[in-house]
Amino acid sequence: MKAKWIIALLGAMTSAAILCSVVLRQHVASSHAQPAPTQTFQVRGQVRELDVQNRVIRVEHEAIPGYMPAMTMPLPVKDPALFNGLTAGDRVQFELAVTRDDSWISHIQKIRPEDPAAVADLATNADYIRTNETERVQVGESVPDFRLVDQDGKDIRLNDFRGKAVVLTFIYTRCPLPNFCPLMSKNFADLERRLSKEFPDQYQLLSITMDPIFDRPAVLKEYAARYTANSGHWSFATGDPLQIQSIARSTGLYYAWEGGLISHDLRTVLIGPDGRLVHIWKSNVWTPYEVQRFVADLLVPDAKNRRAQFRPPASFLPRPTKMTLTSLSAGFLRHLTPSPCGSR
Ligand SMILES: [Cu+2]
Repeated sequence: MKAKWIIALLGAMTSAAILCSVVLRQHVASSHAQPAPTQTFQVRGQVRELDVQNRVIRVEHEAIPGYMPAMTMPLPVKDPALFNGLTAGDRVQFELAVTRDDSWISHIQKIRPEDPAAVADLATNADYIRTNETERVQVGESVPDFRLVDQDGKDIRLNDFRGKAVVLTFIYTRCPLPNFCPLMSKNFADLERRLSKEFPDQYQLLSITMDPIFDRPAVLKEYAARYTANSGHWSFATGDPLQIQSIARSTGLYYAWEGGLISHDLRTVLIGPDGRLVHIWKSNVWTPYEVQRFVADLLVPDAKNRRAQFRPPASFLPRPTKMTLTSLSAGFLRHLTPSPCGSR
């Protein structure tokens, strides 16, 4: 009988040791997690537009086998030196780097001398974008009301959200580029967490699909579940393609079907509780923290005034030595300004 107990005890100890070693191995594996692998593609194309400020090159490129068909896309650039010597119309060879969460042009070079005919022949989408920009709603103007359908099949109108800060963006569920639509949705998920803590019930997020024929409510519902537990403050909207086109136009968004995918740029729009346009972000270069601060300034204007009137005590300022006044205040402003990647 005693021997049986000893065998059972030894068995239990062995199982516990095996379990511990598995858990430990998993822990070691996760604490040494490798960065996401980077895939690179060598692609040829023609530069359509250089947006140095937003670090984007709009390029009409040939098909990238196994990744995306030939189309015109605004592709991010991390190294600003890559813009040197490039002009719209240049034919280029470039390297597109892609990870699970990001994609960017990592190298680019001209493949033949600038061809004036090619420049003159640039397709109309750059013109279309410029036209959209002049026709769009301007800051301070009322954003026209619209009617769409959300992921539950419920009718929604922009005016339903009067009294709240509305942050609106455009996505489509089949977008393959990690730093386009998927990044907008990831940022919105982060923004939702921030705003639900700071301003519960005073905000509404709205993701409007550019692909309303495929992205019906059921598709959007499944997509929404990847990003949010459905707080009731984030709508994923579809509807009449013409209605969506007119909303896009009012924000200056460019999108068009090309080779089975949607070639598009990005617009994220902040609309005030009075229905007026407050701000438009025109690329993926924005952070949830930045939008959160814009919403805070909108909903709590006193806080903004207090920040503007803030004068630091003399002891807080660095002692003026040989610095000029300009460099001193610039340094101090840098000190006070949150970094664009700041998070709280
Ligand atoms: Cu997209």
